[in-house]
Amino acid sequence: MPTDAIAHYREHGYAVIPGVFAAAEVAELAAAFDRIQAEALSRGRSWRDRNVFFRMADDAAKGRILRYVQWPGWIDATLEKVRRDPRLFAILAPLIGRDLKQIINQMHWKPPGAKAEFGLHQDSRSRRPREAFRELAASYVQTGIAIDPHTLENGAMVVIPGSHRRGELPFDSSRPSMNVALDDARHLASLGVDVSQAVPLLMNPGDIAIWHVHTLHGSGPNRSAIDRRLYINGYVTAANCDRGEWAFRDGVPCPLAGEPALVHYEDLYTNPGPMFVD
Ligand SMILES: O=C(O)CCC(=O)C(=O)O
Repeated sequence: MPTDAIAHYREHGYAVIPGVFAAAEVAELAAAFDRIQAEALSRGRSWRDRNVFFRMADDAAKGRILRYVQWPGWIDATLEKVRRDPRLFAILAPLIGRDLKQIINQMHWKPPGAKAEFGLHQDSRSRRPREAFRELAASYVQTGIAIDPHTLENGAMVVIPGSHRRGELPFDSSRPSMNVALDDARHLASLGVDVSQAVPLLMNPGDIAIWHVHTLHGSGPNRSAIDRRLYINGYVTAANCDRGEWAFRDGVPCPLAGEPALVHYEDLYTNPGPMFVD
């Protein structure tokens, strides 16, 4: 990774690395997103098979949409290969080392006109049970590959620069981050967060954003005529996490294989599905 991006990440809690994936590779990713969306829409309802989870939602503006998919890498070869791409390793290794597990593998999709918002939050809130996710500040990096242009109009992610240095904020744990308006500042003001400081992560297809586990981030509605798709993969120093799938062992990519590992779905062994979940 360019050293200026490392410095930017350390200083501001995020960075954008331009042009990591070529146009032809992005087209393959877009085709993979399309395949999975078609499968999700054909089922029509949220659906789980072990860690693979299709989250349908009734969007306030758009009606029923595929909001996100967890662990699509298990069911799509293109997405599986990209999650362990050496270019991702080159970005991650200077920050969190050479032995890396993966704890997030997610497609996020805001179709044209959808609200599909994420209120400002820190990813640390989702790293539970906490005893399984150690040394949060030094061990976790989230990455997002832009499939489409990410602009102000189509709901690019926004971050509050430097917020990672505040550590974990005492958020109201009952406040969800999904479907909370990005500009809902009520709770944040009491935490001393000035939402006017937020900056958008403007990206071209093939760019990668990285952000810290304590960086405040969210995203607004898609007011444009194009999709806003983001392929999110989150990694952790293996020694500091009991959960997750191996992604790189001493830098060597590890394909997903065998039985899925326990990550965030606590009922993996007792209620694996396949099943509709709403
Ligand atoms: O897709 C987005 O805009 C938001 C993603 C996000 O907030 C997250 O994955 O934690």
